[in-house]
Amino acid sequence: SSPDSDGGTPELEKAGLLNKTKIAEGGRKLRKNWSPSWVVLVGNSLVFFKDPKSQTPSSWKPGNSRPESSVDLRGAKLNWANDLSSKKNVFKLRTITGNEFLLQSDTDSLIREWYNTIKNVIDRLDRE
Ligand code: I3S
Repeated sequence: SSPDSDGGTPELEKAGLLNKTKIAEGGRKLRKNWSPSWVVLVGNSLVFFKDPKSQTPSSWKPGNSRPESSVDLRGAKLNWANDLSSKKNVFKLRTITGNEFLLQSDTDSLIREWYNTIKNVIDRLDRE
């Protein structure tokens, strides 16, 4: 059975540091603003936290580990998008609501792992 078939806590699939920028909100284009983000893939969602390195120890209280934002992967689209940036290893995630994010890492193996893992979740949700 799937990890969450009993309706319990969804399984953490992956977590790590990526560069992130949002480029559209509800289909409306936004100005790029790249910044490091702690990205967590859990259940059907990609959850973004502030870069832990940019935080002071005192900001690491439990109450401060609130996510900045989170993305529902159901119906989302994932595409390599090296044409959308001068950076290498960029992919674009577009949600069903028309929010678009670019995610990037200088480490080839790392970005490929993220791409494949997110793609697998999207494909699994498409088959449900
Ligand atoms: O696609 P763009 O507009 O060339 O993206 C670059 C800009 O957003 C730039 O900021 P300014 O708004 O100050 O021009 C960023 O610093 C760059 O990182 C963006 O391009 P890359 O190629 O890094 O995605």
